[in-house]
Amino acid sequence: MTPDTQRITVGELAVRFLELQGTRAAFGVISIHNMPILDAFHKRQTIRFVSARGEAGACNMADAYARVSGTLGVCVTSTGTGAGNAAGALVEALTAGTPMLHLTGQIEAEYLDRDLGFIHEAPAQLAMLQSVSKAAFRIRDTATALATLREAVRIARTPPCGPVSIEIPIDVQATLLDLPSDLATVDLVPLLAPIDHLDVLADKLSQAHRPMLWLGGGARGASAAVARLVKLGFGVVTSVQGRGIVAEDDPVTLGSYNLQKPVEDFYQTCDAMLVVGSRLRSNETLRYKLHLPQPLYRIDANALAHNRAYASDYFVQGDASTALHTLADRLEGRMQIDADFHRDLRAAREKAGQQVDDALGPYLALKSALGALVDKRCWWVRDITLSNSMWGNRSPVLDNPRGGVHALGGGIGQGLAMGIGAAVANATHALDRKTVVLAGDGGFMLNLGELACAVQEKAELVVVLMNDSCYGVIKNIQDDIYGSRHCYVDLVNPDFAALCGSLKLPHFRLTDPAQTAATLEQALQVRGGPVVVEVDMKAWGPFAAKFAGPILRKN
Ligand SMILES: Cc1ncc(C[n+]2csc(CCOP(=O)(O)OP(=O)(O)O)c2C)c(N)n1
Repeated sequence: MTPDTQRITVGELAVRFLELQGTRAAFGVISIHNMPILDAFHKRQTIRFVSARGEAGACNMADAYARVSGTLGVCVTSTGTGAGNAAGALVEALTAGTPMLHLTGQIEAEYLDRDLGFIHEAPAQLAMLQSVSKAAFRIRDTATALATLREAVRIARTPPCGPVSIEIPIDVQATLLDLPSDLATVDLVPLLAPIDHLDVLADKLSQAHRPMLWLGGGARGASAAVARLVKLGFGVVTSVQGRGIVAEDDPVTLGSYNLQKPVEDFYQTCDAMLVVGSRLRSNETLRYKLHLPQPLYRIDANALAHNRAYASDYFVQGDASTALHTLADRLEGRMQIDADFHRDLRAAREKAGQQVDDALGPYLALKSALGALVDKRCWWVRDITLSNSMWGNRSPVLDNPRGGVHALGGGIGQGLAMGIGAAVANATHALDRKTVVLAGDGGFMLNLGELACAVQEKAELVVVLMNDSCYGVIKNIQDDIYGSRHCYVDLVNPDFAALCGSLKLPHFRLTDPAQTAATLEQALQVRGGPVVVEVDMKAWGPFAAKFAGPILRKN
């Protein structure tokens, strides 16, 4: 050590390193086993630290923060139960491909892995984290701390992205080291598709007169390249995770109306589909039985996507944006698009939209009023609830690939915390959109503690709370296949008005569909914190059609 070298803890090293990655907010719960890290957040005041009420919520917040801001999400938990509490939310981040760093504590290195009954030790914590994260590491000493942080972030941000966990024994967190001179941003090298493969793909696509692009979450960074292909005549459809790559009111796109019968019929008139960065997930393809256009080509960062779920007539591995730009270069002036193609696409979109609307009954008023108020102007965050499955996955209009945040893995209870993460991203990155959360009462109650966090953090979000006093989706499934034997689905709820009152946050109860627009307008004007709009579904009555889980096709 030279006399003027600054000495910092490993905890502070982690914080200083994160500052350089563009992260402006981190989320977690303080504990003996992470205090050197949190103390550094506090001392440096460069990254806003949000104290969640639980590690599950913290991890959901970091996930949504990353999805909305486009920067690395950061979540800090405690050892053992704390890290375990984050596991479900890590599964969601892994499913959604969110670049995240999860830092967690561990007991003192000296006692670790020795089965000494040491308080707070979680045997096989690393193995648990390895199975719910893209990768998991342990920092064993000061010498390897920076290299481990760098490698974790590189892996997290390399497509297919995902959360990476690092456990740091508490004594290692507190150990001093010289401030490294080589703290720097982690630069990523895009995985370039082989040019000769793109040439072959371009030749194949040039034969098509009615070509479609199916865009998944892996194409969210490819809007500019997609726009070039759209200009050449390609039609577009997206997965739910790919929403907003093309503005959903653009007449060239079906939006995420990707599996309705009129759309499937339309697919049969198309003569090529290029799937980009999508897993063609079960619930968006009638469990892989949806008849997609043929031939089916695929571009994916993951080599293992080839022939997964659907056979690929040609597969190219590579980064979506650069691959699509190269394809656009190759196809310039070569496409001969059928004159009726876009008219037919719009007709299919129209019919699919009508089909969705016809199922809503009184709730069409909510979909329409919300759309009129927030189309192209919000972060649209959804929990798993009937309303999301029936319309929220396709509406309101999103015009930003980061605009939609939903529980892709299907776990209830994550929407509220995700809403806080989105609102914090909006505030810390000056994004100027409103955060709107759609949740059912069952999902909302699961992580209710985070409502207090939202108030404390002054997170500006409007929660649209669909209160039917039950697990509606499950009840419908019981009607469908369990002889209407309703069990374990009826819920006792708090008086939400009183609950919100106790936290001093505005609450509106919507009992009459006719009041929807006026009430939402008022709620959207609230500044400085969260607001709850409770939709009294008993008063509104049932949907026109029943949703009983993802639509399947068995043959
Ligand atoms: C973490 C988790 N636990 C359980 C389930 C099973 N599940 C799916 S939907 C649902 C009901 C959700 O109820 P609510 O939030 O009130 O919405 P509703 O179905 O009434 O619209 C449940 C329990 C799940 N998907 N995720």
